[in-house]
Amino acid sequence: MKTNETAFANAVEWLANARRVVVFTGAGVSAESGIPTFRDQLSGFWAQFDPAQLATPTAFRNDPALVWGWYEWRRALLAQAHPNAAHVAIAALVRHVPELVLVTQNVDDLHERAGSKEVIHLHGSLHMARCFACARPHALPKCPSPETSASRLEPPRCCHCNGRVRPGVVWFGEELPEAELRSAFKAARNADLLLSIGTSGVVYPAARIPEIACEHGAHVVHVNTEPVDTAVATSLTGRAGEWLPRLLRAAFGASADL
Ligand code: BV8
Ligand code: ZN
Repeated sequence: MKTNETAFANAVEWLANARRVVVFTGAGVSAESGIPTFRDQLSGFWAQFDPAQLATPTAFRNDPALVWGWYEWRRALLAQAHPNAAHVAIAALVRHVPELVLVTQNVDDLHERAGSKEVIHLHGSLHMARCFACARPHALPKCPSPETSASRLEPPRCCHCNGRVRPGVVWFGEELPEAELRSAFKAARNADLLLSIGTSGVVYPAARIPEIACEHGAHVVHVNTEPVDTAVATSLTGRAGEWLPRLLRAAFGASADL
């Protein structure tokens, strides 16, 4: 694995000369905005739960109020969060490279709130909801009710069939949206540079995206607070909110306008 200095110099050169860039993000890109990652110990009431056990259709069937309360707690957290320097740098990148495709595993809207216009959400959004029974979309109230901080909450009922409303996210064991996944795979095949930001790379098929880019000859740079040990990619160990602005300023100079 290359050291940070060598890795950084390579990443700067690749970014300054890249034509088709894919930015692939995970929960780590939102960590500095105060959004817990899947590997963080959840706080308070939720510390006793494993996210992967809550983010499933079975968990919702067994205890809809627990799962709905968890998502509403996350939505309330998101309502109080702000995009961080990594989201802002990623949004600025579109002004410096001929082609940029942003793919996220995250269900928050911090990329959009930082100014990114086209975001491929592979796992849905906290701001979407639909009926668990008939799949009819359900409009969520603007901001979750304050008492959703840490409690079970009965999900709303569908106005069409009275079924329970579920979050508009992709749960474990559920298929990803086909069009989004196809676009992400196509962008990865065509990329000359893929920046993988804040992801543990354990969840498939999303985790295939950096692999596909590498298999098709792209440079792949991982930015992660944990060293990402890979023989075929480059790793910048540290916070996304620190590395991304540095990377853009080094590659594009004062015009990075961050
Ligand atoms: C599928 C939305 C076909 C919900 C998410 C058995 C049965 C069924 C399926 C499977 C099975 N075995 C395996 C599978 C496939 C499964 C899977 O991959 N499981 C894993 C756990 C092994 N995948 C699926 O089920 C997918 N669907 O395969 O359908 C199918 C259908 C039926 C049967 C078989 C196959 C659906 C997966 C989507 C699940 N939904 N999210 C919600 O958000 O609640 S996944 C969720 O977890 C996230 O979206 C994300 O994808 C993943 C978490 O990963 P990360 O984003 O990387 O976050 P994580 O916390 O892990 O890591 C954060 C990283 O950031 C860390 O490395 C950390 O060091 C770093 N970091 C922290 N701070 C910073 C930082 N880096 C930089 N700066 C910082 N400041
Ligand atoms: Zn319904």
